[in-house]
Amino acid sequence: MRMKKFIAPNIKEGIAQMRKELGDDAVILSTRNVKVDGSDDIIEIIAALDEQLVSRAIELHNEPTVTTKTPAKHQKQSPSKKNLPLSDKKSDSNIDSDSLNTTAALLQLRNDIRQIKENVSLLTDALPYRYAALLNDSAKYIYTLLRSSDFSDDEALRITGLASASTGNSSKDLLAAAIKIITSDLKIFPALEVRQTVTTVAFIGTTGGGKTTTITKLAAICKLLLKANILIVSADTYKVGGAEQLQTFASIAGIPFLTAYNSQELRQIIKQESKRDFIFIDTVGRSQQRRQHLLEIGAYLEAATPDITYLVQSATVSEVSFAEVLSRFAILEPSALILTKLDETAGLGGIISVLRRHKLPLAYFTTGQKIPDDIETARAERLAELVLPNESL
Ligand SMILES: Nc1nc2c(ncn2[C@@H]2O[C@H](COP(=O)(O)OP(=O)(O)O)[C@@H](O)[C@H]2O)c(=O)[nH]1
Ligand SMILES: [Mg+2]
Repeated sequence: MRMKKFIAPNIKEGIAQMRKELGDDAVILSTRNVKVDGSDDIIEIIAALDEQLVSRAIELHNEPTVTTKTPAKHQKQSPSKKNLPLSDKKSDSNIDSDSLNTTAALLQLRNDIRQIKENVSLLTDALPYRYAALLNDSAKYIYTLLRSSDFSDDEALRITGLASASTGNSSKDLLAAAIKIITSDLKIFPALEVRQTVTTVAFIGTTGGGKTTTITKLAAICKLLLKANILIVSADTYKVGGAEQLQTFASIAGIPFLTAYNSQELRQIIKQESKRDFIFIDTVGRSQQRRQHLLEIGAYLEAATPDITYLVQSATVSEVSFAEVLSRFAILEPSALILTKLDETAGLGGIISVLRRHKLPLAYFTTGQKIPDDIETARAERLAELVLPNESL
């Protein structure tokens, strides 16, 4: 195999050079544009003339046609073909050069695809920050922070634009303005407090979102800080160990605990336990089917007629999944959101954007597995500062 590198101002001239030196059977192994400072790009072609490939192509062409997977029926219909001489000299050389050209075309294609891939990856790396070049330095800085916190381009530009329009141009002013815009988009739900009458609180949400853990945290806090009289009811009779986990916690914390195996039992319990300050209800549907699952939880809610229904949802999901969960559970009319696993999330931009659209108020944040430490009342500033840290200036 003979290989050679050709440098030319464009691909056409490069191929002409290649043909002149290596002949028509030469194949291109790679091409690339080479940047030369102060002048136009030049092209570098690596080409080869593979004598073995040439002879292999001839061999392939000369192999009997029976080795190809032509259906038997088809072969029968043209028996005369079989008896024909495989080819004459003239057509041989034509086909050899055809197959070499095909090989060359394939190599060229492979090379083109590689280059396209490289260019696409350059573009996708730059895409999230595509508008940054249009902004002044401070705005660019805010925009870039928002984009790296998972805000979409539209949202990042909206917030940056509003911030720029509302204040001076220093980074500090813009950061404060952007935080204010984000916080003004978020609604906050008041924390639990003891009232004259019982407050029934239901916890709904997807499995694994943190309902049971959050109930134990809130129950502990309400008992310790509010000196409240609490009852925990588990309607989680499906998940293996779901009720036991809560029951164990309740017995350690000295909090009364009951299990409701169906909605009638739950209705009965609620009726009988009206002297409590809080009744916390852990809900889980049995069905794997989403609609059925919602209907089951709906039946529990109908029986319990809760004063507050918290949707408990992890912040570690994508914007799309988060929006999907909020839409799906909207039918159960949650009063507020408890956003869990803030300690595990990388970007909150998507979550904040969805909350802006859905207008579901935030009640609590949870930030880890420690009971009861890792829970806090929701503050919009806390979320805003997680995406635009003050110390980033
Ligand atoms: N890192 C972290 N893990 C959490 C948090 N809240 C709950 N978890 C964990 O998430 C998992 C599911 O929680 P669980 O309360 O059983 O969810 P449920 O299915 O909705 O009742 C458990 O391993 C919890 O320890 C949190 O705020 N941060
Ligand atoms: Mg649970």
